[in-house]
Amino acid sequence: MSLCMEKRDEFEALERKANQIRRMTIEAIGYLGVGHIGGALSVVEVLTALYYKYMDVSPSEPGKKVRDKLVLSKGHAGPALYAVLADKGFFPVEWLHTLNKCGTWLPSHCDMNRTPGIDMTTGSLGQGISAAVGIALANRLDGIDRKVYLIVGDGESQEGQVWEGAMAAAHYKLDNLIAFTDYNKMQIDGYTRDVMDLGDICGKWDSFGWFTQRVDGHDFAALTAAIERAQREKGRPSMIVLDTVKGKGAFFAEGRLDNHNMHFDYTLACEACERLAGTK
Ligand SMILES: Cc1ncc(C[n+]2csc(CCOP(=O)(O)OP(=O)(O)O)c2C)c(N)n1
Ligand SMILES: [Mg+2]
Repeated sequence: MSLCMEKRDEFEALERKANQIRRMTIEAIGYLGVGHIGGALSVVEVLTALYYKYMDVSPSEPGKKVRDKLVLSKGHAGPALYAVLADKGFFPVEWLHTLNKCGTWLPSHCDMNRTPGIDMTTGSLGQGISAAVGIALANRLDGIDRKVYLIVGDGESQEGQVWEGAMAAAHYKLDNLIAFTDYNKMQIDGYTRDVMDLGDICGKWDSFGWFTQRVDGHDFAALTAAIERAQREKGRPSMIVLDTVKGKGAFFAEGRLDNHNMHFDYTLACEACERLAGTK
């Protein structure tokens, strides 16, 4: 088989996996009846690439010290990460039907003290980058040659703490830190450009001393090429700005300003899953 065909097969396999993760996410939120469907669905491809191609993590050893880690700073996208972790065997798939219910192990926002496979508690926007910088620094001090991945929201990037973390990561030359901005151009209250425009987002990260790339966050060829380029970068942290669509793949939510924390019933969720299943 030629290299080109192998790559194409690999991207198709990742697309099928992303489609499955998307359906599991929609189904879980639909079972509950309300949730952060928009911001969960925009990060499905990056989570799929990380967990099914790059990250050295194992459900049998979730607490292992020497391994890659992910800080999902936009912790409200937890349901997409839970679908990945359930599929990988960190906990039973049935847990997805307990999402955000009383006594659940899967709260709406990520909690490392409750859910196997979650590396950092998040949800208070802006804080994840500080945690990721700390983990990356600690890994360096402990001689752990593994990557720390970080996902921040575009609305979240209006938080001052993000830029304090950005400065620290560049100062300490943290080339073991690879971050993504989920640039879906929307936040709770509207379009990011109207609430507080991020301006030249790539130029900003660049000027903070980060190696910065920008790609289509739903395209595995572009996404994997950018991740592999970031992994090779030496002497500075990496930022990959992902152009994404909020609510991607759910016909009733995609691109809608009201998809942030949306109410929808199980019938609608099942219809969306059937439509998605029909595309793969
Ligand atoms: C410090 C803090 N302020 C406010 C919130 C409430 N909040 C939750 S999600 C959100 C919008 C975030 O927008 P963005 O980062 O663009 O997320 P996405 O579009 O990916 O859902 C806000 C304001 C919060 N979780 N933390
Ligand atoms: Mg956003």
